[in-house]
Amino acid sequence: MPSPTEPLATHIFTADPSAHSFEGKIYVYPSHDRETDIADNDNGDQYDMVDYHVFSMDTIDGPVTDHGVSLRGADVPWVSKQVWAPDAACKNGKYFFYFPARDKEGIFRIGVAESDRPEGPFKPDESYIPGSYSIDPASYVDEDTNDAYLYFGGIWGGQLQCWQQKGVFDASLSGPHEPSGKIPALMPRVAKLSEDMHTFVEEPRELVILAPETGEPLIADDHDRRFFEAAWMHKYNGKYYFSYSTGDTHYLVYATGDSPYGPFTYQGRILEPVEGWTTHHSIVQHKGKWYLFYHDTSLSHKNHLRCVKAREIFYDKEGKIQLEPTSE
Ligand code: FUB
Repeated sequence: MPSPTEPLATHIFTADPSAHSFEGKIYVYPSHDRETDIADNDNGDQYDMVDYHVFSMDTIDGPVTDHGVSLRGADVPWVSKQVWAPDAACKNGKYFFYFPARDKEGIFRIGVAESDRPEGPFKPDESYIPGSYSIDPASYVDEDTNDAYLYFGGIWGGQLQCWQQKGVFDASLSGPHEPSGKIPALMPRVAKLSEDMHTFVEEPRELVILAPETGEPLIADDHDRRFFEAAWMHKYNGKYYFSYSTGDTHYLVYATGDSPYGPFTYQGRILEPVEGWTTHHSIVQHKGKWYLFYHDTSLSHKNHLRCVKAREIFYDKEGKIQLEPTSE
Protein backbone atom coordinates (compact mmCIF):
# COMPACT_ATOMS: atom_id res chain seq x y z
CA MET A 1 0.00 0.00 0.00
CA PRO A 2 1.41 3.49 -0.78
CA SER A 3 2.23 5.54 2.29
CA PRO A 4 0.08 8.67 2.72
CA THR A 5 3.17 10.43 4.05
CA GLU A 6 5.74 9.71 1.33
CA PRO A 7 5.99 11.79 -1.86
CA LEU A 8 5.98 9.78 -5.08
CA ALA A 9 8.95 11.78 -6.36
CA THR A 10 11.49 13.92 -4.56
CA HIS A 11 13.90 14.83 -7.40
CA ILE A 12 11.47 17.39 -8.84
CA PHE A 13 8.38 19.12 -7.44
CA THR A 14 5.06 17.73 -8.68
CA ALA A 15 1.39 18.66 -8.18
CA ASP A 16 -2.17 18.19 -9.50
CA PRO A 17 -1.77 14.44 -10.16
CA SER A 18 -4.08 12.84 -12.73
CA ALA A 19 -3.63 9.09 -12.39
CA HIS A 20 -4.80 6.44 -14.86
CA SER A 21 -4.50 2.69 -15.23
CA PHE A 22 -3.06 2.23 -18.73
CA GLU A 23 -1.47 -0.92 -20.18
CA GLY A 24 -1.48 -2.64 -16.77
CA LYS A 25 0.49 0.15 -15.05
CA ILE A 26 -0.38 3.31 -13.17
CA TYR A 27 0.51 6.44 -15.13
CA VAL A 28 0.54 9.80 -13.34
CA TYR A 29 0.24 13.10 -15.20
CA PRO A 30 1.16 15.88 -12.77
CA SER A 31 2.06 19.57 -13.00
CA HIS A 32 5.80 20.14 -12.73
CA ASP A 33 6.29 22.88 -10.13
CA ARG A 34 9.43 24.97 -10.28
CA GLU A 35 11.19 27.62 -8.22
CA THR A 36 10.30 31.23 -8.99
CA ASP A 37 10.76 34.58 -7.30
CA ILE A 38 7.17 35.59 -8.04
CA ALA A 39 5.52 36.30 -4.68
CA ASP A 40 2.48 34.26 -3.59
CA ASN A 41 -0.78 35.94 -4.59
CA ASP A 42 -4.46 35.03 -4.95
CA ASN A 43 -4.15 35.02 -8.74
CA GLY A 44 -1.75 32.05 -8.62
CA ASP A 45 1.05 33.88 -10.49
CA GLN A 46 3.61 31.92 -8.45
CA TYR A 47 2.53 28.72 -10.25
CA ASP A 48 4.85 29.49 -13.16
CA MET A 49 5.36 26.07 -14.71
CA VAL A 50 6.97 25.50 -18.12
CA ASP A 51 6.79 21.75 -18.88
CA TYR A 52 5.36 18.36 -17.98
CA HIS A 53 6.81 15.00 -16.93
CA VAL A 54 4.95 11.67 -16.90
CA PHE A 55 5.49 9.06 -14.17
CA SER A 56 4.61 5.37 -14.10
CA MET A 57 4.55 2.51 -11.63
CA ASP A 58 4.07 -1.20 -12.26
CA THR A 59 2.40 -1.52 -8.88
CA ILE A 60 1.10 1.11 -6.48
CA ASP A 61 3.99 0.58 -4.06
CA GLY A 62 6.59 -0.22 -6.71
CA PRO A 63 9.42 2.01 -7.95
CA VAL A 64 8.34 5.17 -9.75
CA THR A 65 9.74 5.84 -13.24
CA ASP A 66 10.08 9.45 -14.39
CA HIS A 67 9.76 9.32 -18.19
CA GLY A 68 11.24 12.79 -18.53
CA VAL A 69 9.79 15.80 -20.31
CA SER A 70 6.63 14.85 -22.23
CA LEU A 71 5.66 18.34 -23.43
CA ARG A 72 7.17 21.84 -23.16
CA GLY A 73 5.03 24.98 -23.12
CA ALA A 74 7.64 26.63 -25.38
CA ASP A 75 6.86 24.03 -28.08
CA VAL A 76 3.15 24.88 -28.15
CA PRO A 77 2.48 27.73 -30.63
CA TRP A 78 -0.46 29.32 -28.74
CA VAL A 79 1.01 29.18 -25.19
CA SER A 80 2.54 32.19 -23.44
CA LYS A 81 3.02 30.86 -19.88
CA GLN A 82 1.78 28.85 -16.89
CA VAL A 83 1.22 25.28 -18.03
CA TRP A 84 -1.06 24.15 -15.19
CA ALA A 85 -2.86 20.98 -14.10
CA PRO A 86 -3.10 18.42 -16.97
CA ASP A 87 -4.88 15.14 -17.62
CA ALA A 88 -4.63 12.32 -20.15
CA ALA A 89 -7.02 9.90 -21.83
CA CYS A 90 -6.73 6.78 -23.96
CA LYS A 91 -9.13 6.19 -26.82
CA ASN A 92 -8.89 3.88 -29.85
CA GLY A 93 -5.28 3.00 -28.98
CA LYS A 94 -4.02 6.63 -28.90
CA TYR A 95 -3.14 8.78 -25.91
CA PHE A 96 -4.36 12.35 -25.50
CA PHE A 97 -2.88 14.92 -23.14
CA TYR A 98 -5.03 17.89 -22.08
CA PHE A 99 -3.38 20.94 -20.54
CA PRO A 100 -4.36 24.49 -19.61
CA ALA A 101 -2.10 27.47 -20.20
CA ARG A 102 -2.34 31.18 -20.84
CA ASP A 103 -2.57 32.12 -24.50
CA LYS A 104 -0.70 35.10 -25.97
CA GLU A 105 -3.42 37.43 -24.58
CA GLY A 106 -3.04 36.05 -21.05
CA ILE A 107 -6.33 34.12 -21.21
CA PHE A 108 -6.36 30.53 -19.93
CA ARG A 109 -7.27 28.03 -22.66
CA ILE A 110 -7.07 24.25 -22.91
CA GLY A 111 -4.83 22.47 -25.39
CA VAL A 112 -4.59 18.89 -26.57
CA ALA A 113 -1.54 16.88 -27.62
CA GLU A 114 -1.35 13.32 -28.94
CA SER A 115 0.98 10.34 -28.69
CA ASP A 116 1.05 6.61 -29.44
CA ARG A 117 2.47 6.02 -25.97
CA PRO A 118 1.04 6.84 -22.53
CA GLU A 119 4.32 8.50 -21.49
CA GLY A 120 4.51 10.69 -24.59
CA PRO A 121 6.24 12.66 -25.97
CA PHE A 122 3.01 14.42 -26.92
CA LYS A 123 2.60 16.40 -30.15
CA PRO A 124 0.48 19.49 -29.50
CA ASP A 125 -2.18 20.89 -31.82
CA GLU A 126 -1.30 24.29 -33.34
CA SER A 127 -4.12 26.03 -31.48
CA TYR A 128 -6.11 25.47 -28.29
CA ILE A 129 -9.40 23.53 -28.38
CA PRO A 130 -11.92 25.93 -29.97
CA GLY A 131 -14.44 27.05 -27.35
CA SER A 132 -12.19 26.05 -24.43
CA TYR A 133 -11.41 28.37 -21.54
CA SER A 134 -10.31 28.38 -17.89
CA ILE A 135 -8.20 25.60 -16.31
CA ASP A 136 -7.93 22.10 -14.86
CA PRO A 137 -9.14 19.82 -17.68
CA ALA A 138 -10.18 16.33 -16.60
CA SER A 139 -10.90 13.92 -19.43
CA TYR A 140 -13.22 11.00 -18.88
CA VAL A 141 -13.91 8.13 -21.26
CA ASP A 142 -17.09 6.40 -20.16
CA GLU A 143 -16.27 2.68 -19.98
CA ASP A 144 -19.89 1.76 -20.79
CA THR A 145 -20.43 3.97 -23.87
CA ASN A 146 -16.86 4.83 -24.99
CA ASP A 147 -18.03 8.49 -25.16
CA ALA A 148 -15.42 10.97 -23.95
CA TYR A 149 -15.98 14.20 -22.03
CA LEU A 150 -13.80 17.06 -20.86
CA TYR A 151 -14.59 18.61 -17.49
CA PHE A 152 -12.90 21.90 -16.66
CA GLY A 153 -12.96 25.21 -14.83
CA GLY A 154 -11.43 27.05 -11.91
CA ILE A 155 -12.32 30.35 -10.28
CA TRP A 156 -10.08 33.27 -9.14
CA GLY A 157 -6.71 32.73 -10.95
CA GLY A 158 -8.42 30.13 -13.16
CA GLN A 159 -10.62 32.86 -14.72
CA LEU A 160 -13.92 30.90 -14.83
CA GLN A 161 -15.70 33.96 -13.35
CA CYS A 162 -14.60 35.97 -16.41
CA TRP A 163 -16.85 33.84 -18.67
CA GLN A 164 -20.30 34.53 -17.20
CA GLN A 165 -21.52 36.01 -20.49
CA LYS A 166 -21.49 33.36 -23.22
CA GLY A 167 -18.34 33.56 -25.38
CA VAL A 168 -17.18 36.86 -23.84
CA PHE A 169 -14.09 37.18 -21.62
CA ASP A 170 -14.58 39.91 -19.01
CA ALA A 171 -11.04 40.88 -17.99
CA SER A 172 -12.36 43.17 -15.22
CA LEU A 173 -13.29 40.01 -13.23
CA SER A 174 -9.73 38.57 -13.38
CA GLY A 175 -8.13 37.73 -10.04
CA PRO A 176 -9.77 36.56 -6.81
CA HIS A 177 -13.36 37.44 -7.74
CA GLU A 178 -16.49 35.32 -7.59
CA PRO A 179 -20.21 35.88 -7.04
CA SER A 180 -21.42 36.15 -3.44
CA GLY A 181 -24.69 35.74 -1.59
CA LYS A 182 -27.47 33.18 -1.91
CA ILE A 183 -27.36 33.11 -5.71
CA PRO A 184 -26.09 29.89 -7.39
CA ALA A 185 -22.31 29.43 -7.25
CA LEU A 186 -20.31 29.31 -10.45
CA MET A 187 -20.38 25.75 -11.71
CA PRO A 188 -17.72 23.71 -13.55
CA ARG A 189 -18.09 23.00 -17.25
CA VAL A 190 -18.36 19.82 -19.32
CA ALA A 191 -18.28 19.23 -23.06
CA LYS A 192 -18.41 16.00 -25.05
CA LEU A 193 -15.23 15.36 -27.05
CA SER A 194 -15.16 14.46 -30.74
CA GLU A 195 -14.35 10.89 -31.80
CA ASP A 196 -10.75 12.01 -32.58
CA MET A 197 -10.54 13.64 -29.09
CA HIS A 198 -9.25 16.98 -30.45
CA THR A 199 -12.38 19.17 -30.34
CA PHE A 200 -15.67 19.67 -28.52
CA VAL A 201 -18.77 18.47 -30.36
CA GLU A 202 -20.94 20.89 -28.38
CA GLU A 203 -20.73 24.14 -26.48
CA PRO A 204 -19.49 23.57 -22.94
CA ARG A 205 -22.39 23.18 -20.52
CA GLU A 206 -22.63 24.04 -16.83
CA LEU A 207 -22.37 21.01 -14.58
CA VAL A 208 -24.86 21.67 -11.81
CA ILE A 209 -24.03 20.60 -8.23
CA LEU A 210 -27.05 20.46 -5.93
CA ALA A 211 -27.25 20.79 -2.16
CA PRO A 212 -28.82 17.54 -0.84
CA GLU A 213 -30.94 19.36 1.75
CA THR A 214 -32.66 21.68 -0.76
CA GLY A 215 -32.25 20.00 -4.15
CA GLU A 216 -31.17 23.46 -5.37
CA PRO A 217 -27.76 24.45 -6.81
CA LEU A 218 -25.07 25.10 -4.19
CA ILE A 219 -25.00 28.82 -3.40
CA ALA A 220 -22.09 31.21 -3.95
CA ASP A 221 -21.55 31.85 -0.22
CA ASP A 222 -21.22 28.14 0.54
CA HIS A 223 -17.42 28.13 0.35
CA ASP A 224 -17.20 24.80 2.21
CA ARG A 225 -18.97 23.04 -0.67
CA ARG A 226 -19.02 25.15 -3.83
CA PHE A 227 -16.80 24.29 -6.82
CA PHE A 228 -13.47 26.11 -6.98
CA GLU A 229 -11.16 24.02 -9.24
CA ALA A 230 -9.59 20.53 -9.73
CA ALA A 231 -12.43 18.67 -11.49
CA TRP A 232 -12.25 14.88 -11.62
CA MET A 233 -14.72 12.26 -12.84
CA HIS A 234 -14.89 8.55 -12.15
CA LYS A 235 -17.55 5.89 -12.06
CA TYR A 236 -18.20 3.51 -9.17
CA ASN A 237 -20.96 0.88 -9.23
CA GLY A 238 -22.70 2.55 -12.17
CA LYS A 239 -22.79 6.01 -10.51
CA TYR A 240 -20.86 9.04 -11.75
CA TYR A 241 -18.65 10.66 -9.09
CA PHE A 242 -17.63 14.26 -9.72
CA SER A 243 -14.96 15.44 -7.27
CA TYR A 244 -13.27 18.82 -6.87
CA SER A 245 -11.48 21.29 -4.62
CA THR A 246 -13.28 23.98 -2.62
CA GLY A 247 -10.24 26.26 -3.01
CA ASP A 248 -10.15 28.85 -0.24
CA THR A 249 -11.61 26.35 2.27
CA HIS A 250 -9.12 23.71 1.07
CA TYR A 251 -11.34 20.60 0.99
CA LEU A 252 -11.49 17.83 -1.58
CA VAL A 253 -15.18 16.96 -1.92
CA TYR A 254 -17.48 14.99 -4.20
CA ALA A 255 -20.96 14.82 -5.63
CA THR A 256 -22.73 11.94 -7.40
CA GLY A 257 -25.15 11.69 -10.30
CA ASP A 258 -26.70 9.36 -12.87
CA SER A 259 -25.36 11.04 -16.02
CA PRO A 260 -21.92 12.36 -17.04
CA TYR A 261 -23.67 15.74 -17.52
CA GLY A 262 -25.22 15.72 -14.05
CA PRO A 263 -26.98 17.08 -12.16
CA PHE A 264 -24.77 15.99 -9.27
CA THR A 265 -25.74 15.99 -5.61
CA TYR A 266 -23.13 16.95 -3.04
CA GLN A 267 -22.11 13.96 -0.88
CA GLY A 268 -19.26 15.02 1.41
CA ARG A 269 -15.55 15.44 1.90
CA ILE A 270 -12.83 13.13 0.63
CA LEU A 271 -9.83 14.86 2.21
CA GLU A 272 -9.43 17.53 4.87
CA PRO A 273 -7.04 20.43 4.13
CA VAL A 274 -3.44 19.40 3.45
CA GLU A 275 -0.31 21.48 4.03
CA GLY A 276 -0.25 24.28 1.42
CA TRP A 277 -2.97 26.48 -0.11
CA THR A 278 -4.01 24.28 -3.03
CA THR A 279 -5.47 20.81 -2.95
CA HIS A 280 -5.98 18.76 -6.13
CA HIS A 281 -6.46 15.07 -6.78
CA SER A 282 -7.53 12.16 -8.93
CA ILE A 283 -9.18 8.84 -8.15
CA VAL A 284 -8.20 5.69 -10.02
CA GLN A 285 -8.99 2.00 -9.87
CA HIS A 286 -6.01 -0.28 -10.43
CA LYS A 287 -6.00 -4.06 -10.06
CA GLY A 288 -9.26 -4.04 -8.10
CA LYS A 289 -8.31 -1.34 -5.57
CA TRP A 290 -9.09 2.36 -5.49
CA TYR A 291 -6.49 5.08 -4.92
CA LEU A 292 -6.56 8.80 -4.24
CA PHE A 293 -3.66 10.75 -5.71
CA TYR A 294 -3.22 14.22 -4.22
CA HIS A 295 -0.52 16.72 -3.32
CA ASP A 296 0.73 18.79 -0.42
CA THR A 297 3.73 21.02 0.29
CA SER A 298 5.50 18.82 2.86
CA LEU A 299 8.68 18.60 0.75
CA SER A 300 9.25 22.37 0.50
CA HIS A 301 6.81 24.13 2.87
CA LYS A 302 6.16 26.56 0.01
CA ASN A 303 2.75 26.87 -1.70
CA HIS A 304 4.14 26.66 -5.21
CA LEU A 305 6.52 23.71 -4.67
CA ARG A 306 4.31 20.71 -4.11
CA CYS A 307 4.72 16.94 -4.04
CA VAL A 308 2.36 14.19 -5.16
CA LYS A 309 1.25 11.43 -2.81
CA ALA A 310 -1.13 8.48 -3.04
CA ARG A 311 -3.27 6.51 -0.61
CA GLU A 312 -5.85 3.76 -0.87
CA ILE A 313 -9.49 4.74 -0.50
CA PHE A 314 -12.62 2.69 0.19
CA TYR A 315 -16.37 2.80 -0.38
CA ASP A 316 -18.93 1.96 2.25
CA LYS A 317 -22.19 0.09 1.58
CA GLU A 318 -23.90 3.30 0.42
CA GLY A 319 -21.04 4.12 -1.96
CA LYS A 320 -19.64 6.90 0.27
CA ILE A 321 -15.91 7.46 -0.12
CA GLN A 322 -13.87 6.62 3.00
CA LEU A 323 -10.18 7.02 3.81
CA GLU A 324 -10.21 3.92 6.03
CA PRO A 325 -11.84 0.54 5.38
CA THR A 326 -15.30 0.24 6.90
CA SER A 327 -16.02 -2.78 9.12
CA GLU A 328 -19.34 -3.75 7.52
O1 FUB B 1 -1.03 23.98 -10.34
C1 FUB B 1 -1.64 25.21 -10.62
C2 FUB B 1 -3.03 25.26 -10.07
O2 FUB B 1 -2.99 25.06 -8.66
C3 FUB B 1 -3.94 24.17 -10.56
O3 FUB B 1 -4.40 24.37 -11.87
C4 FUB B 1 -4.97 24.22 -9.52
O4 FUB B 1 -5.86 23.14 -9.51
C5 FUB B 1 -4.14 24.31 -8.26
O5 FUB B 1 -3.70 23.05 -7.81
